[in-house]
Amino acid sequence: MKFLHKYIRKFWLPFIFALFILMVEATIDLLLPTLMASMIDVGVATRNLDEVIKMGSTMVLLTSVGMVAAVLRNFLSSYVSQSFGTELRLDLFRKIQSFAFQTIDKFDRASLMVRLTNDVTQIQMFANGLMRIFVRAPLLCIGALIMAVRLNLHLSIVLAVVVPLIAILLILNMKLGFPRFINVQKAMDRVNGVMREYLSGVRVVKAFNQFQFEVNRFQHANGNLVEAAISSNRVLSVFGPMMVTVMNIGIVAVLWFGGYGVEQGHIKVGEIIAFTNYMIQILFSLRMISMVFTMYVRAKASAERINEVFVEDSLFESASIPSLNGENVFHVDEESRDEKRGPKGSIEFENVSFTYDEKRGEPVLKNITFSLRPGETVGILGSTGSGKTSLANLIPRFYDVSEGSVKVDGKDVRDYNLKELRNKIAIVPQKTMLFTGTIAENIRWGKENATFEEIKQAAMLAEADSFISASPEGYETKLGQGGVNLSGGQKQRISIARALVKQPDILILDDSTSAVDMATEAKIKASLKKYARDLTCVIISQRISSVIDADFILVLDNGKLVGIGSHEELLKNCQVYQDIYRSQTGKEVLL
Ligand code: M5T
Ligand code: MG
Repeated sequence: MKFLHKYIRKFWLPFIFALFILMVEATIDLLLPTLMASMIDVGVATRNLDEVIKMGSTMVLLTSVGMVAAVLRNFLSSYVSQSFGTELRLDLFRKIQSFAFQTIDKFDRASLMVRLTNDVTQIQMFANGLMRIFVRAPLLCIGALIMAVRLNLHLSIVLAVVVPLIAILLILNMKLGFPRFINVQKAMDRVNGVMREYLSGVRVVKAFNQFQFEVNRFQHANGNLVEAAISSNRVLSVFGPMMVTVMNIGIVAVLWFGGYGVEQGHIKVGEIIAFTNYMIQILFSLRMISMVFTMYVRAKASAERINEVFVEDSLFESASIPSLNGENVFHVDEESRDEKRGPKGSIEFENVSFTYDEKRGEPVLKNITFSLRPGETVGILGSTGSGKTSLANLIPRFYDVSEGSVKVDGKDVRDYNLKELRNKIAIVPQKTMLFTGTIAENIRWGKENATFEEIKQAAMLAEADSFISASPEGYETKLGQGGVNLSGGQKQRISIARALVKQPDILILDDSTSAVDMATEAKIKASLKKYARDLTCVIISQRISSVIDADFILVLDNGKLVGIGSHEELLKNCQVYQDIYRSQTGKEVLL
């Protein structure tokens, strides 16, 4: 997986160093039982205190070296795995930011979340595990075998039986365990998914009294998880004790043969103790190895999922996304701002057709052609689902056209640097998005370095100042996630203020006053008119009253442009417009 190369290049040195320390630790682990054997057999058995002290202090010394090494290695491994995880997460985040909307639509949003959090953690844990046990376990296993054989060839016959048996059990354990582990992972994902969906729609669930339905859904997902977990734990709970039992029988055999040998006088007590110690080390390291394998399987699945994100094409270079150490932090390019003063902001649609999903036949927009001069205001009217939002999405290039071209200031949007293009345009989306933070911070999103005066000015234009100033904390009022503590109309007005503070050339209002009453809407439009003499405006609405005084109106019906002209012209010669007019005013069109 190519994305890992970068991190390998970056962290190989501390990684290798950690592996080196691991080798030192393993060597110490291997020496200790032998030292102990000699302490017992030479020192204790012959009551030679000097030998006991000599061996004892060597052991203490070695253990202390081992301790220092372990501390150092732990520092290293947590440093490497944490920095690796942090960087990977940031890189992944940047990559996702660089995606075109098409790509984001393709991934399920929840699955992107899991990739950013859980999947990164899995790989991080594996990296950490590698640096703690990777070399140590095989080294310890082979080393302990060699030391044991060297210690006593006769007793090693027991090992020749026990070790292959345990190895077989381990392999069986992995064979049966891995698929079950993967099932647990999948079931966990589903529980998360159900929970996330429930929480985001909790109001609707309550309003429709769908508790039982949701509980059943959750129970189902949860039940699957339990089954998967039990099944995987069963494997663990059978094989774990089995391995320990085999090893214990082996130890009993060693003690039995050994005891016999001691009686005969050709084996020493210390040897037996050291030997059993090595056996335990072998068992321990084999189980470690199986653990690393489990981690490996999980990390591999996660790495594959992350890789899927990295191999997607980026729509634009993400250089403008703030990096960890603060370089590249967003700033508004003052120069380009000044240079774009003057009447700019023309929009041209030439024979534009568009579909969200190439495979799903029927395009959402068909052969749309119109042009808008700088400073003009266009209204876009059409029933719900007629393609208004889709049309607006093409201007800041949220999506690419399927056919034809969209030009801003005479240049195809595909030829722009995206940052430059989007600097010209402010959009008030149909679905208001506010973020956790104060009202002032939310408005400042439009322009990083906006002064308080600019913010207040924008809020005044959007008719938001009155209600903001009326609240006790004013502009410092904290908003919950998504602005939960505001009404729909208040949210819309803050969202408009955020767009205005950007001082764009083109302003797109997508049904942005739908939740505001008629009187307030009229006020917003009046102040916009005053303020925005050379601002190009695209006003999307379902209400004729919102677009009636635009320079001209586009009428969309099922993705087709069925009328273009002023209110009066359309009343005369556009059937769809007449129908909408009749339904909204109750008046017949008098010709
Ligand atoms: C037009 C489809 C939608 C509809 C058609 C935004 C969006 C729309 N669609 C998608 O497949 N994916 C999307 O992300 O496009 O939809 P619209 O442009 O949103 O219509 P509208 O803005 O005129 O409607 P409304 O209700 O906002 O007034 O078929 O399935
Ligand atoms: Mg819409």
